[in-house]
Amino acid sequence: MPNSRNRLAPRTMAFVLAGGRGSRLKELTNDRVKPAVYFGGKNRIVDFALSNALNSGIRKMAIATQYKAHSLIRHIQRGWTFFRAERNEFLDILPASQRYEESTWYRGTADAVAQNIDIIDSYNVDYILILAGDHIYKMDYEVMIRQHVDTNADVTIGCLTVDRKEASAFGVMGVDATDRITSFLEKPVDPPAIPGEPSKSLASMGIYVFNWKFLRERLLEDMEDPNSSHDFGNDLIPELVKKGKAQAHRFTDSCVRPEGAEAYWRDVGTIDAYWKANIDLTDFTPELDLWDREWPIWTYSELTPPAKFIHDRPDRRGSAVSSMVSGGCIISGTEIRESLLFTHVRTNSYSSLERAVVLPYANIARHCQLKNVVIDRGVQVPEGLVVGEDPEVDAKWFRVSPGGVTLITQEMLDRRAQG
Ligand code: ADQ
Repeated sequence: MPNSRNRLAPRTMAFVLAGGRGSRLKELTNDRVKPAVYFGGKNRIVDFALSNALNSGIRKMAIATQYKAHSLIRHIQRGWTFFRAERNEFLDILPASQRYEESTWYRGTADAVAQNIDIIDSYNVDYILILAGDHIYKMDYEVMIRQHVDTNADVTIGCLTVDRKEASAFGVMGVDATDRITSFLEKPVDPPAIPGEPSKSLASMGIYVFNWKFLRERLLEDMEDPNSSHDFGNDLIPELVKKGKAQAHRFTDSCVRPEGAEAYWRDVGTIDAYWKANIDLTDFTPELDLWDREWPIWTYSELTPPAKFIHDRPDRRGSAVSSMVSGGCIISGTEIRESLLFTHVRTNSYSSLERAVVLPYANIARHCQLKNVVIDRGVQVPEGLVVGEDPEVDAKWFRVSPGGVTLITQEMLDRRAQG
């Protein structure tokens, strides 16, 4: 670890991209953009990128929003209030505001940065760290910025080793012995393997470090290019790999937090991945350590009383085993196993929950049996609902994922009630 005087994080700004749709989360992103989706009992997905930046020592941040941004903006305004302008610290929210051409929003990820060039100039930083606001992981970005400076790179790209058969969802790169990137293909149909590891590919995490002056020039060129889709993965990065010095920074070893932990990174972009990453937290020793006080995941947290467990029937005592139950919940005579309940959830007698992810303010009436479910915020689950026994019946009213997880929203329940 460099000594504090040499740290690069204070000379860096984090620019968080949070404007994409994330439509694979289906109805969970009907009203909110993916970075605003709830995760882990107290957090929203975007808290991970922002907390990593904050914990890495970065104090200048901006977040670009566009699609269904209201819930994201409210979360940031309520929760991310640590920054003090007096100390030259800030987190700016940058909604697409058609600053350059009246007919366009942010045309792509690179355009979201380009349209804010003058604002970024005013931050007076040497480096810019581009982050996606929709991934779950813990990483010390100082280590990556240090490597960027030490290798004298034009761009440094955070990367992961993934199974080759899953690599088509990513930007995939080839590297030489010094981890200089020699090729970059955005979402290739036939992803190249890592030499010597035929079943693995090196995938971009969508995280980039640039010298700001360098990126600024590339963005100005890109804005004028009629053939560009103004996207980092599709346009800027492949071009830079050909013409400049692009280095891979591996998400292993020194940058993973806590130090020595397994590299944990999840996209949670599908209902199955989202459900699993949440349920995994109820494991005896989960891979993602939310209890680690050295690298806390900050958030806006409502003031709530502690979770309460009661029963109004002597024959039905409620319990929660291998589960996480957030503040403000009232669990009345319900049996809960391997489930994660967000704030202010209510459950009632003779009901059972197994491997359920229940978002804030949901209310589960009596005699329900819910297995392998995601229940959306504020849903009023009616008495006697049984889900998770017969996928065909569930699919009639609800959304059943390829992995067999049932997503329940209020709209679906209303439709069911009307027959
Ligand atoms: P994708 O996963 O397809 O690929 P993309 O849709 O480009 O990601 O979104 C990246 C981030 O930018 C997301 O946080 C999204 O919300 C945001 N975003 C998208 N469009 C935006 C816009 N117009 N304005 C503002 N924000 C926007 C990228 C890379 C791949 C890499 C994967 C890793 O292109 O190379 O492998 O991320 O997940």
